[in-house]
Amino acid sequence: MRIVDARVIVTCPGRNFVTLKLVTEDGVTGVGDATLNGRELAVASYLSEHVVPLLIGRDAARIEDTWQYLYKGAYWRRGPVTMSAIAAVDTALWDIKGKVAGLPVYQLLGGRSREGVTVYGHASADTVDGVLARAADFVRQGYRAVRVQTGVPGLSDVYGVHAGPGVYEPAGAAVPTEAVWSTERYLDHVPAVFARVREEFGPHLKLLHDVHHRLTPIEAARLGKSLEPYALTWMEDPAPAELQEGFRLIRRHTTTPIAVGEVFNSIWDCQRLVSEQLVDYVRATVVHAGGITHLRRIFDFAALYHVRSGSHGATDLSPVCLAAALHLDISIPNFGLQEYMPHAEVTDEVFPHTYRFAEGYLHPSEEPGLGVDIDEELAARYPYKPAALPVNRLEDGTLHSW
Ligand code: EZ4
Ligand code: CO
Repeated sequence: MRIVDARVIVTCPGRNFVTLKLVTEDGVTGVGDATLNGRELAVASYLSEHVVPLLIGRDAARIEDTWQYLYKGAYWRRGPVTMSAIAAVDTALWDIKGKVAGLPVYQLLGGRSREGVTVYGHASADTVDGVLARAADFVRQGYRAVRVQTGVPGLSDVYGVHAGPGVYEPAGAAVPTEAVWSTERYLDHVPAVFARVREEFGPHLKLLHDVHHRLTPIEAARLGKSLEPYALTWMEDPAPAELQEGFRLIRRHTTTPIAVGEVFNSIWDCQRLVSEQLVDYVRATVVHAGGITHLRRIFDFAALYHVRSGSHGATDLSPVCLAAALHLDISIPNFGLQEYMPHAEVTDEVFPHTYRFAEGYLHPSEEPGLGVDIDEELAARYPYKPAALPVNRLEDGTLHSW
């Protein structure tokens, strides 16, 4: 079953997405997400210039061989652009295999390991009262897990805080906006927020918090210790993870669980974090970590060390990525949590899908393949708009991690 066409579709229904659509000689189609927030056209060009010509005429049934061909065959390994491009091909091939077999992809991955995929919602507001109200909304909708982010007194623009109604979207102006950060103000504020939230919701609601790479390991250790009374499910990206052994310092001081990985693109990004049990959850995604094939390899490796999945699921990952993530989430033995932010209505129109939310769980599609598609005609009505992620500086102007 040869691949006869491969289309790279760039569209902006509410935000930018890059999608690969493969077509076989029998007319079976498969889709893969290739969106890399703020760097979309780099992946689109990598696909169009370097990958599409290699796909035409290849056997669509050979998923693993195609993965190895694109990874080893490029000579240049890893990196978010390359791995997102490989991911898109891999995801589309799994979609095709499911359609050919007449089975949802999770059945090809071994079938169900659970009844539903537990997701967490984002409760964010400038004030603690605001966040309590948002979290109560999620609880009313049946969510069992909530990520809590608030404003910090003295800082005007803090990561993860929803500015107004509508979908949270950090990417905006073509040239990055700049925010000011103070670790001192942040560390002083956060424990009191969680004291209020835990008091309000009792011990059973799973609470999470995203530090977004802003602390050093010893600062993160202090935060983790100060949050221990509130029994978080995880603190996310407490420090940048390029220095994997740096997490030993955090681990030595706190039992607050740690989740890392939304910027990972390969198993090598977490090899030491996992094998030394320095983290509890790996948050890598289908789109940025080499597709279903490679992400499953990461999660299988993690399972050996009691590390669970916690896949990133922000709205800059398209419904194609979310659909694929759910097939993995439902099938792997070491699933932890899945992040979920509903997409804008216009995004859902461009990417029709049959996964669904009910009572705090997402359920993967039961259709053959991934159960998601892209409406190419509608997509063409939303041309690409340059949009960059913000930049973060300390109060003295020093560039800091955003
Ligand atoms: O900043 O997806 O946990 N979620 C996050 C996200 C990321 C964006 C970057 O594109 O940290 O909001
Ligand atoms: Co995050």
